[in-house]
Amino acid sequence: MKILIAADWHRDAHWAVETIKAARQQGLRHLIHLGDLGVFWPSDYPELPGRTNRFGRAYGFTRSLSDAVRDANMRFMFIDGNNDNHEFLAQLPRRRSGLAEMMGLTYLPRGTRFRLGGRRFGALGGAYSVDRRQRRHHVDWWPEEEVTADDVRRLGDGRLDVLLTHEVPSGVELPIPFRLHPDTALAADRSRQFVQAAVEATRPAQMFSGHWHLRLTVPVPGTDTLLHVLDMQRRLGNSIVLDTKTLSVEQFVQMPSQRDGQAQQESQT
Ligand SMILES: [Mn+2]
Repeated sequence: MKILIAADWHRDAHWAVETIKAARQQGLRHLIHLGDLGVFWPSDYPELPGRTNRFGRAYGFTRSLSDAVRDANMRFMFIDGNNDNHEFLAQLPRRRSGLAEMMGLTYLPRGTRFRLGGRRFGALGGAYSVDRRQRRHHVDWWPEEEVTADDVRRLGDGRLDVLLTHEVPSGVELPIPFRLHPDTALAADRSRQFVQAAVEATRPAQMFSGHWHLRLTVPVPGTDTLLHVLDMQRRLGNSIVLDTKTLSVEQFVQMPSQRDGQAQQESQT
């Protein structure tokens, strides 16, 4: 089985729909998103102002994504990042497997384990928002964003084949082109250390994460795990294909068709 893995779409409906269409055209039936998807956002529920913890009819990005997944007849799974509606995700009804489903989209809560293509997968979303001062609670920020010791404990220490996280483990040095305030770096590092602990406990062959808006493939120091950090939407390194048969990865080439290119131009003018 081949699975498309992508990260950090930030409520970009055009990119989401194009990626899903391209994946389906290339015969892919499964997509896993690594967080900062921005689904179930309060502004997608205009009929429930201020009631972000209630279910209702969704519009906007959530509706576009849900419709695209249904039209492509694909399975869409996602973990949470930092910029996600954690309050909403936390009260989604869970199945016995621990997974939650809403509008045809499957949420993988932190610490969830599941099997796909005969492989053992683990999910551990969450991260610290380095720009949290510019964000507002219940509008575009939720305090439950950070990875916790409980999340790591829930994931357990049984061996995994594939670990899915939003944050990058602390052992990996990030080539970021900006300097974080020391307090911010320290705060971000709390989540990064929990992710590092999870890699060391579950010893996956392959690991995928996002969050830092850069593309990198490196071994995780102190482990036998190979980490693939994916870039944000509308960039070349936004997604990658995992073959569960061989546990190897390959490039995903997303070529927008000419007609789609025209449609995009029209919608922007
Ligand atoms: Mn992020």
